[in-house]
Amino acid sequence: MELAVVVPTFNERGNVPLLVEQLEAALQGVAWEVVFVDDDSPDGTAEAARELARRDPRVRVIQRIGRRGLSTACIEGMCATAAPVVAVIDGDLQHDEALLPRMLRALQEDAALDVVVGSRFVAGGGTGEWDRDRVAKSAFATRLSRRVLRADLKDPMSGFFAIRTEIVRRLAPELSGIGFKILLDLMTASRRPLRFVELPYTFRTRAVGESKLDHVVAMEYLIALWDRMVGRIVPARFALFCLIGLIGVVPHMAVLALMHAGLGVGFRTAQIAATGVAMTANFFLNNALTYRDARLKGARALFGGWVSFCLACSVGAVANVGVADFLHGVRAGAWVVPALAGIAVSAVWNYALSSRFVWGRY
Ligand SMILES: Nc1nc2c(ncn2[C@@H]2O[C@H](COP(=O)(O)OP(=O)(O)O)[C@@H](O)[C@H]2O)c(=O)[nH]1
Ligand SMILES: [Mg+2]
Repeated sequence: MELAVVVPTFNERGNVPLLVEQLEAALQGVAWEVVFVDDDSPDGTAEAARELARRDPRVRVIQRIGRRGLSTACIEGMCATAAPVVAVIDGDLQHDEALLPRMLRALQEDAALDVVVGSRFVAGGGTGEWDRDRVAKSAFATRLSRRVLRADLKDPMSGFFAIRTEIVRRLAPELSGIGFKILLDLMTASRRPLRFVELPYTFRTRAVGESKLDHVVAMEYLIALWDRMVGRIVPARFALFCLIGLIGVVPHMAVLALMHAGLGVGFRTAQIAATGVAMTANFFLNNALTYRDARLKGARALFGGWVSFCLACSVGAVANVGVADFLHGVRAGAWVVPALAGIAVSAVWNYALSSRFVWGRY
């Protein structure tokens, strides 16, 4: 086995047989296998791949249940092969599989080389039929990542590359797995700068299926950058949880203003209603963003999650008052520090409890 091709897929049923055909044509004379890593696509992508795998043992499938995420899919696929070199390629035929043999050869011929990147931004490469908007966004993200990376990689956002499998295995414990830019994750995780070359290719337009990354791209990207820069001190997930908690102040104050100031409802009743609305808003925002990879779906799961979230937050509120009250008693007259300490304690508490009991993460 010389080469494993890892293909992350989500709803790519129509593309799977086409890609295997293209790999077959491109990799004549190479000993290869392809590993599809599918996040339980509703369109039956995994089954389509298994159908091929029954006839062709070079085709393998990992079907992940209850998980989403392009980066973690790539990591798991790369760690699941015995091949010495592994390439990652999109399942939607937008990358140029004809480059694979040259990527493999480059790594085989030069033992000092670690990574070969399929690049849209070196001479001979291109972004195909992208509109101006997408080109501009991509250029901005590319500049930002090059700053984080501190290497002269022209296309650090590339999702198409080949790397020595042992390097991936060595770096795997350090990878953040957040977002979609696995190459950037690998290159920034390595203490020793990885040696790379870039080979040009032109990004193709998608013929079958639709892009999943358009909507979440910007947020995932910022989270990944945060994680690389300060993630060791403040985990990205906790930061997002706190940010959403802060955002909860807006619906809280709006309901309070409407009910108490506007409609003349008693303060305590209005405050209780406002807290309920804020908790509900926080629950849905956290479900959509902070825990997007373990998102609760369906009326029952959502209702159960909402109840446990409210319970967790109520305990947090008691802890908040307890801590603040205690500190207030320690130094008579002090109220700012005790209040902030109470908020900090309840934030950590709510986060720990809800991630364990609402979204089932350990
Ligand atoms: N396993 C897995 N694959 C994904 C996920 N999101 C996207 N993909 C796959 O990653 C590749 C690139 O995604 P795509 O939506 O085409 O991104 P775009 O080319 O930037 O628009 C495709 O093969 C997708 O099927 C995911 O959450 N899990
Ligand atoms: Mg695509």
